[in-house]
Amino acid sequence: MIDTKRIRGDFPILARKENGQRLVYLDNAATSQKPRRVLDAIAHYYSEHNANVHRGAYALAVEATDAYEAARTAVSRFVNAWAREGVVFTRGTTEGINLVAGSWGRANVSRGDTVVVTAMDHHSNIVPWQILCQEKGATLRMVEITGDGRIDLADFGRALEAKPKLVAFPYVSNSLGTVNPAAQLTKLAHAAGAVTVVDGAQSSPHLRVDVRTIGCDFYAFSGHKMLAPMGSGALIAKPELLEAMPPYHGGGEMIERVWDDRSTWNKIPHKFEGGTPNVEAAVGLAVAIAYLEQLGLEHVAEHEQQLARVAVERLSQIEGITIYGPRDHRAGVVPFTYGDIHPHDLATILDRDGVCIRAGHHCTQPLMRRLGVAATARASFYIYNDVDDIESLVAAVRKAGELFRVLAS
Ligand code: 7TS
Repeated sequence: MIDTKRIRGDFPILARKENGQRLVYLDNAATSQKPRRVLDAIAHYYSEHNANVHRGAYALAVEATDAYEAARTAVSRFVNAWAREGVVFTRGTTEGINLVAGSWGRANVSRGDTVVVTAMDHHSNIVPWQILCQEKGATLRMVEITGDGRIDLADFGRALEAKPKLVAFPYVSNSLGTVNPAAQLTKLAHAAGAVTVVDGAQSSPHLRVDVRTIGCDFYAFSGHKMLAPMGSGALIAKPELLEAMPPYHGGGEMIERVWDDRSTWNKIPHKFEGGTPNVEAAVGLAVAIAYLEQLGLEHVAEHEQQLARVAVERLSQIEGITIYGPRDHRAGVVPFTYGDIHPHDLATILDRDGVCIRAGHHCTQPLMRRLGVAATARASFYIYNDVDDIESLVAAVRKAGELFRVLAS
């Protein structure tokens, strides 16, 4: 079970008071807070071991390299990667997806080909494919969603009839909370001959992910949404795909030999890690993974689903609230609108009570168009949130409603 009281004590920022009140941080889909253990690991790394990696012969450089490569092993185990060589450190999900589009995509997608994404994808799993398709003269096909916020499987099937080269979708939607049937979608896409990319930005922090069970070809996630530092993350890929792919960033570390006019490439994954990497981020990510593993991802998922259920139930009792996304099988993301109150105004008013929620299109403009709204307010939960946070949210929303009623009268 998740002991939120004990967990809260591990997060220094949660001791902060906002206008004299307890900080109620409900924007975890955007980024998570960091436990002391991760902060200490970063300070320890810089205090004791800092050097550039893979280069030096001296002890510090060996220690820094060992810490960096140990983090790769930790990530590999965390997602059950095909091999640790199939773990490429990135700045996050966005960079991981751009790497696949810029390398695999450029090498394999040609004029007349189709790439499939979904209407619930984050811009970072749409725009790289738009850029690729525009450059290549390929077609980007967006799969529709159902009225209750799921991928429309009938439309997914129709999209596959075009025999797409690549199919990309989110495991968990950041704007709806939908948990998509990733293994089933991957199987269908593979049967149509496509390579699959799973956006794991909202799954790795919140549920047990096993890329081999999903069966996808590429899986990208961000560390900063799962207790780790900003600028951490990884792309997980089948090693044989990485072997065949051209490099993404040219520069130091990714080469084997450089002549005046050409170069040969380093072994994977280093072929895709040009330049000095963010060692601090990798070290912090490994510690964050250990923290989550200790709690148990199954318990994390259960805790957040429970909070989402309570939040949906309590918010639904307020007249004028509309909640988006599936009623069941929802991750800890609850998007809503409240009558005519603009979500930005709502979020600003809630901030006065120390309640941090997100308002906007959440980098999912195609989805917002389908929902028929310009923006939503969104509460998203993590391991340190509890029912008291939801009560604070509900009380602050009610208060905002009263304020707007007075202003409108
Ligand atoms: N994919 C999904 C599903 C996301 O939720 C996000 C970030 C990304 C990709 C991009 O991740 P990044 O770490 O590379 O930026 N989502 C959000 C959000 O919902 N609010 O702020 C960022």
